[in-house]
Amino acid sequence: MAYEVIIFETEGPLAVVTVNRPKALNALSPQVMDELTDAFDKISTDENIRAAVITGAGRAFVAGADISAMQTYTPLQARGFAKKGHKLGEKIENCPKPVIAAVNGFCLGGGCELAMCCDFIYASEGAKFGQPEINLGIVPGFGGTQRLPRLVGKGWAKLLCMTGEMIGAQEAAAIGLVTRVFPEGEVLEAAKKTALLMCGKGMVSLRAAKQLVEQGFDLPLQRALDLEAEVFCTCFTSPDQREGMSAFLEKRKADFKGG
Ligand code: CO8
Repeated sequence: MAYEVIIFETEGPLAVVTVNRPKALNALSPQVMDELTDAFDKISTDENIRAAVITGAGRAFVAGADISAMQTYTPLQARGFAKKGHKLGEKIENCPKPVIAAVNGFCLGGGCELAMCCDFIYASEGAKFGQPEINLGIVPGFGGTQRLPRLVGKGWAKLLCMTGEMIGAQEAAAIGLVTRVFPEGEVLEAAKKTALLMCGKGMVSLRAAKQLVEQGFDLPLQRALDLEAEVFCTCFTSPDQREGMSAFLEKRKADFKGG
């Protein structure tokens, strides 16, 4: 697929995906959603890509779903659009590689929902987060009412979804929505640095760690612990386990081959 509204770049093992509609503050049109879905299919299956960063061009990460596209939706079209979002969210969460959101500027509505699908969110100091759908007479439709309480608890999720208030990066970090805050202009480089750090880890254990947190989170604790024990023991079938432990004992840097 040729991309028109996103930019897809690779830097060694890293994919950098930029939502690129700066004049509309990177609003998520159906075309943006389709191109992002295609990009994450590629990221999941291309063996040369080991991690991804998603960001926005200009003064926003993403200021929400495209309101001009949604204005005339019938209920059925709205459902279809929400399902497109859910499908993309699942692709990012189930992507076998780490995905970091590097948030600059506005991160609202569908933008905040997109960021929450990533493994964690890095934000610049001036970033603004919110779920302003209530001001448009709708509710979040791309996972916001469900992923937000899982990240920040019910009280904050309700406050954000029921008032439409925007909060800054520091407050978003204090409630657990954002993982780290960086000075203006530094967030993308910081996200790339962390992504590259993860590229040097064993791919089997990296994938397993993501999968365990993702899948275990919604399970009862005992079932989640059983799952962890299963995955923990399969790590011991991988060459990366032998390499990682030998390297530690031989006091050298591990050279993981991804097996
Ligand atoms: N959709 C379409 N266009 C937008 C959007 C948007 N979400 N946000 C900004 N724009 C456009 C503006 O219309 C404007 O265009 P133009 O220059 O042609 O008039 C341009 O971007 C710049 O915006 P502003 O002039 O408004 O810039 P300000 O700095 O004054 O304000 C704000 C910035 C505060 C971010 C403001 O633009 C704003 O409030 N935007 C809307 C935020 C919003 O309500 N987001 C939620 C949308 S609903 C949603 O996300 C539902 C998710 C469901 C997803 C389903 C699956 C994908």
